[in-house]
Amino acid sequence: MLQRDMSMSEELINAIVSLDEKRAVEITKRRLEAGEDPLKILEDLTKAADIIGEKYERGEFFIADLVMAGEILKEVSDPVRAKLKELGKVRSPIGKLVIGTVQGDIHDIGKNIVVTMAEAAGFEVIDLGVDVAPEKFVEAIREHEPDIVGMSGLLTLAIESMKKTVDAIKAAGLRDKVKVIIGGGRVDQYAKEYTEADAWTTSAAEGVRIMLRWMEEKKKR
Ligand code: B12
Repeated sequence: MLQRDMSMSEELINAIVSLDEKRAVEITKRRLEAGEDPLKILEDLTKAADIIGEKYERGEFFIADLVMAGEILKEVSDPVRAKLKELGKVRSPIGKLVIGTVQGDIHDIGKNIVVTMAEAAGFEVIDLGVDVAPEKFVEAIREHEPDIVGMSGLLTLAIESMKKTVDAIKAAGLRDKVKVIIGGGRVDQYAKEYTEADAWTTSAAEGVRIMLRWMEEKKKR
């Protein structure tokens, strides 16, 4: 069984990395129909995206390949996200998350994975999309009163946008109402301190674990 699972994972990763959209969609459909855990399929998508990123950094892939890879990742993750939502329906929301990719940045594959995993964990998620201005985050906090604000960013300049967003939240007098978590390829401990976020991560799974812990702590208060 384990052997079979591993080969299905490898097959999917290979199909995505070789930009074979049709095959990637087919394998995903087969795995979902076989009742496989959607979270496992998402893990494979993350692995494939990492390999694609490395290829781009080594000059083996160009922008056109990235765009294609982005489309395939979206095409494949949509039915997986739908399945997760279906499975998550039974739970009542355990907390509310407002999330977006910060101003100046349009990378959203990682953010969308976080959205899916947070929804699967029982969060109600308000996704503001990409290139989200600080004022939009502030408006969304006023409107939705979330427990947590998540900011995603993959460009170096995203760190500055994250800082501006936290500053805007502070200026609006809302900073003590929400926990702030930042994520994406360029964030680290330094970025956390600079932006004055409460947590940072480069993993959707770890991010969701941190958010669940915050909800537990809030319940105890
Ligand atoms: C795919 C891709 C694109 C696609 C994006 C498609 C899309 N819809 O997102 C396209 C082609 C559009 C693109 C465009 C550009 N890109 Co680009 N892109 C990438 C690439 C290869 C992969 C990104 C990705 O999807 N990774 C996979 C996901 C799953 O990983 P992730 O986002 O990190 O997310 C994970 C975690 O970080 C975490 N996470 C993410 N967000 C959050 C948020 C929270 C709250 C939490 C808890 C967790 C969390 O969860 C995820 C799963 O575990 C990276 C290379 C890389 N290694 O990152 C370059 C990269 C980010 N791009 C880069 C550049 C330069 C650009 C462009 C400027 C190129 C150009 N000249 O036009 C433009 C920027 C446009 C803009 N204004 O944003 C650079 C950035 C360099 C820098 N230091 O600023 C990189 C690093 C490539 C490189 N090495 O040069 N890109």
